[in-house]
Amino acid sequence: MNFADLETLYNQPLFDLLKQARAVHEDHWSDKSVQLCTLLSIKTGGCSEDCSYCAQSARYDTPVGAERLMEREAVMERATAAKRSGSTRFCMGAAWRGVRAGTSRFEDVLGIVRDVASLDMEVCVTLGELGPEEARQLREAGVTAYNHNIDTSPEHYPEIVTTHSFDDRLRTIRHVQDAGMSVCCGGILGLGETVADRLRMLEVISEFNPAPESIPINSLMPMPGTPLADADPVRPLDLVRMIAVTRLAVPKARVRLSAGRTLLSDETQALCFFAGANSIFYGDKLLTADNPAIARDLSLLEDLGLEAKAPDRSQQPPEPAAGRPRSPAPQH
Ligand code: SAM
Ligand code: DTB
Ligand code: SF4
Repeated sequence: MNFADLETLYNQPLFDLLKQARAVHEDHWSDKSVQLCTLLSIKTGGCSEDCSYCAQSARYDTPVGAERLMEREAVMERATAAKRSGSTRFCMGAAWRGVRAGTSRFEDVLGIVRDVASLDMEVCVTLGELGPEEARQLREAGVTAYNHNIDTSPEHYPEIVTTHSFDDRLRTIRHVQDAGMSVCCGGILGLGETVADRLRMLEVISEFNPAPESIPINSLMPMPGTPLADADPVRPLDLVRMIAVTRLAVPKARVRLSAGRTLLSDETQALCFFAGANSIFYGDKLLTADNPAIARDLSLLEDLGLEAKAPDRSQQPPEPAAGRPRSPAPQH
């Protein structure tokens, strides 16, 4: 969807926007399911990159220290516990710029993926930059979706990260699509961007062909020691509007109400679900930051009459739309 259309949708009176988003949501998502995804940081801290929101960058003095890649057995324990708690998707994150085929750390990650895939959960990983070969091997090992966020608009990106480019991010996304994995791609609100930046980010994501399978909308969790430690909080109704416009722009994607839920009231979360969110991170921790407690989330879903979704391990990403070029296709 182009920027002008996104802007028109966004700037409507809130109830008009919500009404439209709800109608599109109900057309495409007839059930009341919410996808429950559990995150685990399998390699924490010490990252070479300078993403100014991230507690795991080695360039900032944050409370998060550098750790080694977790052992297979320890990851399996956490994945099994997540499954027992009702989660259907296990998302493993690593604080790396990227991975390279043939290295021992990549082989270790493939081993972890094979183990987790045997649990009949959806397996998502977010390991940074990938080439075509790494993408192929991850899919073969059993990854169902790869998370790689563009985080903000192409214009605002260089203000937030200087050690890699927006086009680097798009290239990785293209490799993931070409390997036949689902793409999970979204961003963060609260990085000092304008509403226009938020909509530009959504313009880029909504033009992916094939469309992303899921779109995480994170609110910045300000991390002590990072350049964005004192950033202004995201206004709850701005988040609701953004969720609604995301639902309208990519009707078939799971829209994930992501980082920052600890800072939201139940009522704001309810509005986000009404506006089209149908996925959350579930479990007491995100990667390094806190997430609402499991019992609290289960009681919120029950209060709202929503249900946990069943897993889909089919490894069938969305089909590309015919008559449109595959995208993203980075220029540089
Ligand atoms: N290193 C890999 C990468 O950058 O793609 C994977 C891990 S990275 C931590 C994954 C995503 O977490 C980022 O793209 C960003 O969207 C999100 N994230 C990181 N720190 C955050 C924060 N403080 N608040 C909200 N979201 C955050
Ligand atoms: C995504 O969009 N959000 C998740 C996941 N993908 C990897 C990460 C949120 C991280 C929040 C800050 C932290 O835990 O350090
Ligand atoms: Fe590293 Fe990812 Fe954090 Fe950037 S967001 S510093 S690449 S872990």
